[in-house]
Amino acid sequence: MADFSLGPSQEDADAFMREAQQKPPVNDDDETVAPDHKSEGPVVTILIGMAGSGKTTLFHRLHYDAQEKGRRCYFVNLDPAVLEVPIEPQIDIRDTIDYKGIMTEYKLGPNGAIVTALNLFATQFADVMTILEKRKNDYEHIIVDTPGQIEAFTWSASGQLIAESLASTFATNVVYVVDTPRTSQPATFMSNMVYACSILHKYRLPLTAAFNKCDVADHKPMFTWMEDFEAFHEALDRSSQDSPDGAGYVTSLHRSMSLVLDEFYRVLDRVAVSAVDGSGIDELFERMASSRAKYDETYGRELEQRIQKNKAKREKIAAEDLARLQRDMASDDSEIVPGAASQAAKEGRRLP
Ligand SMILES: Nc1nc2c(ncn2[C@@H]2O[C@H](COP(=O)(O)OP(=O)(O)OP(=O)(O)O)[C@@H](O)[C@H]2O)c(=O)[nH]1
Ligand SMILES: [Mg+2]
Repeated sequence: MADFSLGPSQEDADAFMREAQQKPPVNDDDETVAPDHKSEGPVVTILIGMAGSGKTTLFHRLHYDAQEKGRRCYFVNLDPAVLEVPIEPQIDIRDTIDYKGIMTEYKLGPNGAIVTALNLFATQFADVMTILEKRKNDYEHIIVDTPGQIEAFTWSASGQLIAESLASTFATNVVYVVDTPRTSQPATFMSNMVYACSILHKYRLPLTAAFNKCDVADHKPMFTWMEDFEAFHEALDRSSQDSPDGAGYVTSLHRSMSLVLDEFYRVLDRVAVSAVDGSGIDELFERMASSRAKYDETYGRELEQRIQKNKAKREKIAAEDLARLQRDMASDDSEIVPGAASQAAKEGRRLP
């Protein structure tokens, strides 16, 4: 007769099942209430923005400011195509990936090579995460520069994988860098905001719009447009009068979109900065640090919820397997009394 004295008893299985059933229901549609999430370690800031908006210059400025003011920051460059990074980032994709070599080896154009470089780097990102986790008590901020071709990072699987790896370990936020002088027209402003909105929806991470180059352009009209859609409509009317086509389909589209984006503007943090003269950088650092609370409330809570759901699913499956095993064991040999082994053990008896 098989010896089941070390195996789980029916009693154990029943208790396990009872416990699993008492847990909140788990299926993908259910909203289980997750416990509060409390992130620790540095805040990760991913700089994203249209080509030429000033991400790398801002990256440099943040580094300079960190050194000046003793902020403990760790810098990561994820742009394989940048010719010169004005600082020496602690982690640089160019140290392991040869962008030009990829272009010749795979006969790719510049954008394809950036995506391929990111794909290759994504395969090593677990090592990067190990390094970051080891150093997590040494830094308050991890700042990440991304490639100029915005879609290469935001819409590629590797960009997503990298962002998710960071966000599932650290409080992560996105700083969307806006080229203020190139956004001063209502139409370009609208396109840029639609893009920022799509990034918010894609990553679901706290997002701050950093209106850069404020040394050469005034950000205030744009901030007013975000607070008052009528002011934006007036600006649209003025610009459509100036345009040879007059008010047309595009103007009315922008008008309707501004109403849709009104909700987005309410949750969008904004700050005016200049990577060149350093204005607004203190405020940007404050926004980056305070994004932790938002991260904990939103992404962190969802993460906790997913972890809890998976754990509950695994426990339920284990309980069902255990119960099945017990049933099989009981039907194999009628002499075996399920639970007898553990009962005997509790009473200090040996099974005959
Ligand atoms: N006046 C002014 N110029 C800026 C500022 N920030 C960046 N620039 C200029 O904008 C240009 C583009 O800056 P980058 O930092 O290379 O922009 P980027 O977004 O990293 O560019 P890509 O990585 O190629 O997309 C450069 O000529 C910078 O000198 C700023 O705050 N003020
Ligand atoms: Mg750059």
